[in-house]
Amino acid sequence: MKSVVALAGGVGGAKLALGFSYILGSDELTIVVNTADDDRFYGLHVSPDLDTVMYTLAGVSNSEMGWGLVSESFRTLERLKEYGVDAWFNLGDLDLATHLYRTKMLDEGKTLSEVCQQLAKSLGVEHKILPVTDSSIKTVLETQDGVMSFQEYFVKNQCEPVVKSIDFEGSSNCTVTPEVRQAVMNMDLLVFCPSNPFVSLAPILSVPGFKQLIESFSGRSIGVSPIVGGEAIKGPAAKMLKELGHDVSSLGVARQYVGLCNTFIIDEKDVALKEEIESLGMDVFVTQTIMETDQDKKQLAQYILEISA
Ligand code: FO1
Repeated sequence: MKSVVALAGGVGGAKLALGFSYILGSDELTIVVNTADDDRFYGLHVSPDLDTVMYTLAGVSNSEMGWGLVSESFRTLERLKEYGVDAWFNLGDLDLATHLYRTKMLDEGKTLSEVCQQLAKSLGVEHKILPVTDSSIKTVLETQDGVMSFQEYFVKNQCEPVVKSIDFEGSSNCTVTPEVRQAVMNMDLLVFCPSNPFVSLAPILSVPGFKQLIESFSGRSIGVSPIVGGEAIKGPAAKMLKELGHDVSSLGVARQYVGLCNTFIIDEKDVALKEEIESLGMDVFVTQTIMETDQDKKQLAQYILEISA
């Protein structure tokens, strides 16, 4: 039996996690998810990346929007706007149930891990989806337009502000959950999903003790590039690489994972970068990494399992 841990942010992470879930049993896959995008809106605790992964594995995600639920409506939000609320963060009518239930359980004293397990179980998800920490951690971006929270940057300002630096508020007081620690201690394969290295995977790695756990792991630790042909498959990863002074390429991403990944997967379009990435001390594999169909997701997951066998 394999024991795979996949580190994931939102859409890219969820797609590859879904691919793994088609192949691996519920006791063979653990998805450790970023929680630094979490925020409170309209009095409710929203966990975007956890929900994107959970909805994707449950088969109810809205693939057009890339977040939230399929067949969604926004009548409650419209009413909030009529009340004069500055409702720039869109919570759908069905999605609201998730946030209401999550907030209620958190208010009753449950941990985010317990809440997540309850929600996932209710949606019929059997694979383990774990928040990296139960403590509060918040991505804060210093931009040319001032300091802002992740969702202010991502949704309100549409990723337009030029990013100068990124901080994970609260991370020094966080601890990885016992469930995450156990999964990492027992894993025989670690996968860095094709998520944004700066705002999806870096917050996970910023939780004290997490990097050390990975550094002492002697098995395959595989990074999958979210950049193909110099462009991000989705989101602001390419823009952030540029603004933070890195190469806008899979090489620029690989450099973020030196000492953490011993293996890196790049897309066929980036085959010319293979040698330079190898010179960072990584084994480099080249394959088709863009996951449009469910077959693509399964195929990439299968490829990763094969090269790590
Ligand atoms: N993304 C948007 O671009 N606009 C939104 O209004 C929005 C609302 C939203 C509500 C719930 C949720 O779970 C995710 C939502 N997202 C929205 C996506 C979210 O900002 C991103 O998925 C992540 O934080 C980045 O991975």
